[in-house]
Amino acid sequence: MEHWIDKIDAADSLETLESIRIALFGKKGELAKAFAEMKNVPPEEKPKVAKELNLLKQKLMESFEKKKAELEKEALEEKLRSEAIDVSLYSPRPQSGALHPVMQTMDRIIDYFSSLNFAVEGGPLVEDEFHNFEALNLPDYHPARDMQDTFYFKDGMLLRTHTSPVQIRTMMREKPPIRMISPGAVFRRDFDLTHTPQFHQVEGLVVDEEGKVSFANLKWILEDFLHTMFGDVDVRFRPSFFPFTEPSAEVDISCIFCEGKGCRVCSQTGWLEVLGCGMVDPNVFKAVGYENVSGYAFGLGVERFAMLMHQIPDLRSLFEGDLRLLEQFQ
Ligand code: 2NL
Repeated sequence: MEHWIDKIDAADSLETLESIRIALFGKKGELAKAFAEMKNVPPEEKPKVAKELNLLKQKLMESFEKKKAELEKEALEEKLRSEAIDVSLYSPRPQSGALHPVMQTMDRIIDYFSSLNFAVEGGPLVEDEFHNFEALNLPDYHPARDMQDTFYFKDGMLLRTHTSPVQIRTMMREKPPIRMISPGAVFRRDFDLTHTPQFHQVEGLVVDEEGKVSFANLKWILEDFLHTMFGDVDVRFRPSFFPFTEPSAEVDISCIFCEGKGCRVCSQTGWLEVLGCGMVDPNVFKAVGYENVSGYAFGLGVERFAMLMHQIPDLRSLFEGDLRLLEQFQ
């Protein structure tokens, strides 16, 4: 039976070793047979033969366990080798989405005014004529109320053409002081190279006791805001007109493309118009039932801001959903 030790030593796989185990240690294996032969051994020799047999069994089991441990260690090492992961291997990045540049721009605008304690208010997209026009000093003969410019529903409701109705609702719900912005989608019947029927605005409104809010305050905050958004640009205020503010102004920054020298983007003027603003018209305060107050208001188009801040030349590229544009805003 000694040759089994050589067989065990020669085993080159766990499978071979397992077949040896069955043939040697199994119920009908060689050892079992040898022990069964004990009944034919004369009684006086039994102790000696049994002792030898037990010793042999022990030797065989030791060899077996030693070989088994060896082969298992080899198998584990082979498994670790074959399953090793090379973390330095190149793998293509999964495609991921990003916040649309218009919304990123809106968030930056909101962050600026939030940091100055302006409340961020929202309101319905479907409005009535009072909140969208009447209360804003746009009487019913005003051309802005024309079917040509506004999306009307059959029942006289409409899609808001600016976010001003949110300020009207806020003023009617709360009492001064008011310090708010209203960011959101607005709608106009306009569709060409530089206009889309839906776009986004951020409007701002500050109202307090008469005399507490001045055009100087408005000028300071818009200059600080534009420097935060566009860096070291020149800012100028031009007299203008809006039905809901008096006096009114439009705000320009020095052209960020040619630094004011004159180029195609600024039509050789050196200036880019970015904002409208003014002191709230007394007729607006009358409409919401406010007395003895003063206030300033302003409004801007977010798409225009996004295009200027990121030097996007064509408005349409913001709405085509082309991943090559969106990938640049991750
Ligand atoms: C522009 C100009 C502006 C306002 C919006 C406003 C709202 C209320 C009262 C007074 Cl409730 N004014 N909003 C004022 C001046 C200008 O927007 O060019 N927007 C894109």
